[in-house]
Amino acid sequence: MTERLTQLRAEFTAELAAAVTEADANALRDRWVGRKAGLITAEMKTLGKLSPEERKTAGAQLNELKTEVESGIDDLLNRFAAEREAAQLIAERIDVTLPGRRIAAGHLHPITLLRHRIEDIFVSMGYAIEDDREIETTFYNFTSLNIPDNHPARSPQDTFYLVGENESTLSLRSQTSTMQIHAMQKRRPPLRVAAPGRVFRRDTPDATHNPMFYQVEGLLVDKGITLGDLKGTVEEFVRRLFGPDTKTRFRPSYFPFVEPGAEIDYTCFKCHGDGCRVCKQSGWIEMGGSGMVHPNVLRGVNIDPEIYSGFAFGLGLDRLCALMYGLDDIRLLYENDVRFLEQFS
Ligand code: FA5
Repeated sequence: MTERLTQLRAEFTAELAAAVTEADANALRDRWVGRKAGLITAEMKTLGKLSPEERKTAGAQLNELKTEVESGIDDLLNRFAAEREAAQLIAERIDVTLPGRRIAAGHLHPITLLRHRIEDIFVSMGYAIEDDREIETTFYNFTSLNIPDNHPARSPQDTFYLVGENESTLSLRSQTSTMQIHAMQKRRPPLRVAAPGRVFRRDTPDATHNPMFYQVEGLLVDKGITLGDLKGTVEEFVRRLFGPDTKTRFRPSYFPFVEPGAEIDYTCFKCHGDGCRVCKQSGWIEMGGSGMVHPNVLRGVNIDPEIYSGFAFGLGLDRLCALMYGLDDIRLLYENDVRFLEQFS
């Protein structure tokens, strides 16, 4: 029996060394210790033919071999499982030190960014921000702003008309100054309101004109307001927008809803007045219009011009935005070309 056991042990050791897969190891288990046809199981069955003395020794030896076989197979299976897990860990390894991938997110349009800056300045100066309507009646668009019947701005060549007749004809507003009337109808003086928004004119598109563009209007009405207040406010506004060294100048101009009226220029934010490409060598950039609210406009909203006075100023955002970002053409702002817009993120 001892010889037979030595032979079996050698056979098993060789077969165990040759097993390279989990299937091989499981097949070994069936072949050696399987309940029905296992080699050791078969050997156990032969023990009955031996004398009791021999049976005891041989039984113990066989059991020892069986234990060796089982633990040999278990060790091999454990090794395979550990190798499989190690390979999986390598395959699925995540390098946490790699830089993250940025998720593409949208950003605000350059006109919106500029509008927010301007709104912040108005708010810091005590103005309420209002969002006004883009479709107006002839009354709000022209008549209430003291624009005479024969003024070219009323012509269909200048304004986009929609429907209706006479004072209730609807058209797209051509300037944010329409907000003055709504603001003064809604609130009584003292009042300070600023309104940013889109305006529409039948202008032929070119590098500095679009049929739709943005303006911001500021309006202040109180007792004893003078041209000095308008100048002081505009100077402060411009300094907050372009920096403390920026200077302002007023050129007399005509707008039917103010008296007196003036165009506002400010010293170029690029060259600070020396002359450069941005300001076309003049040192100055046009900002917009301004003036003292016309007594007819105040009377139209039942504010007594003998007691109250006020000023208004308005500026266009598109040309300003183009100058600030170095664009040669304001139409770029509305082409929705992502390659262009991405530079503002
Ligand atoms: C006005 O619109 C007046 N409402 C300004 C005003 C307000 C005067 C309060 C007095 C009191 P003006 O027509 O000049 O003024 O236009 C103001 C600005 O709008 C211009 O300086 C310019 O920046 C811009 N603008 C005018 N037309 C266009 C256009 N077609 N495309 C782009 N921007 C334009």
